[in-house]
Amino acid sequence: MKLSSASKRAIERNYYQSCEWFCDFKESGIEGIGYEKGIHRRDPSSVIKVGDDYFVWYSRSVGPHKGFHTGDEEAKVFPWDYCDIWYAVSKDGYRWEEKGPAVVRGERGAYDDRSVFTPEILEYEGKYYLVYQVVQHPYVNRSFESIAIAVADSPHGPFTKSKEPILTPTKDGIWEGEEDNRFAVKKKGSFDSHKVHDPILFAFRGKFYLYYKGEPMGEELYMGGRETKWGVAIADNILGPYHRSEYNPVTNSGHETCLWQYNGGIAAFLRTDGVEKNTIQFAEDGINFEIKSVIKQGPEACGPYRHLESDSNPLKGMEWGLCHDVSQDYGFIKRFDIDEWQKKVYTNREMYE
Ligand code: AAL
Repeated sequence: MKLSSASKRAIERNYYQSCEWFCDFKESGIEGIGYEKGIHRRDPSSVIKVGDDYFVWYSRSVGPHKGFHTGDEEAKVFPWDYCDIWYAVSKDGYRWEEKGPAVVRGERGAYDDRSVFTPEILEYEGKYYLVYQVVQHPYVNRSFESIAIAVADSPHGPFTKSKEPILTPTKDGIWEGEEDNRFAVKKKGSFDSHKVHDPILFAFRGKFYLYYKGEPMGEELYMGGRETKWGVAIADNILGPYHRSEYNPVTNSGHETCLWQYNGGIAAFLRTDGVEKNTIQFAEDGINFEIKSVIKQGPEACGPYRHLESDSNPLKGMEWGLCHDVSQDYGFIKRFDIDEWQKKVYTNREMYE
């Protein structure tokens, strides 16, 4: 029998038997942390359930931003400048109650004195760990951005911050000139020479895997969008030290990290940037990601609900969660769900057989 490459691939990848890695998403409004003029809420963490309550953490800042080079070092440059990390709880995942700050910026002079933002949560052995981005004053174009961790005995806090960041950019590029221009470089350095962003932490294979997005000094634009890739840093102890994998970067695309555990490995949804944007990928070892499906543009900056039992199908860990919408003057948080029809496709295969 003659088989084209496409047919061979479809058989090899089981396209005709199962489409369990494929889905569409739908988005809906939520109460409590939805749009509010004057307040940015964005970059929600994964959602976890503690007792009867769902919990989410997110970046929150007040008022408009002015951009760089205003001549005023104190001026807010981005929606995620002058953020604190806040949290909210919900019984049903739709009506949220904003509870207040979980981690706030440090005192002037501290490594996190300008902004703390883009958090993720890990519940591990009865403690709650937040990992998040930090920036130090003044916030300029060439500012390096790092990742810190904070720990609490309860999801309500109080959270104790790490004394120092747990991951900093490699800073192994060389700037060109003195002007505050992040695109002007003599040498770009590693994929994460300028910024380490969007941390997300897992207990995996007896160690701790901290995934993050890297941006290089002298970042360029490619056909697929911005030059962002994901790396992973691994530690024996949850508070560090974290060491970058020698295989970094572990993706060649993707913006805000979105990952979940499945079947002894790590699944990832890549969006926004890079040639492999809008794909779902899987790495049994957490390092070597393979494309499993291509999807229509999905929700932005997803924080999926972390099902405790997520091995029943690959997308269980992405069934619903929160995401952000930055299409208006103030960013806000929304809910996403795998679309009902697609849910039927991957749970009720019989109807197509
Ligand atoms: C996001 C994330 C990080 C960036 C900024 C705020 O969506 O990738 O958090 O720093 O944009």
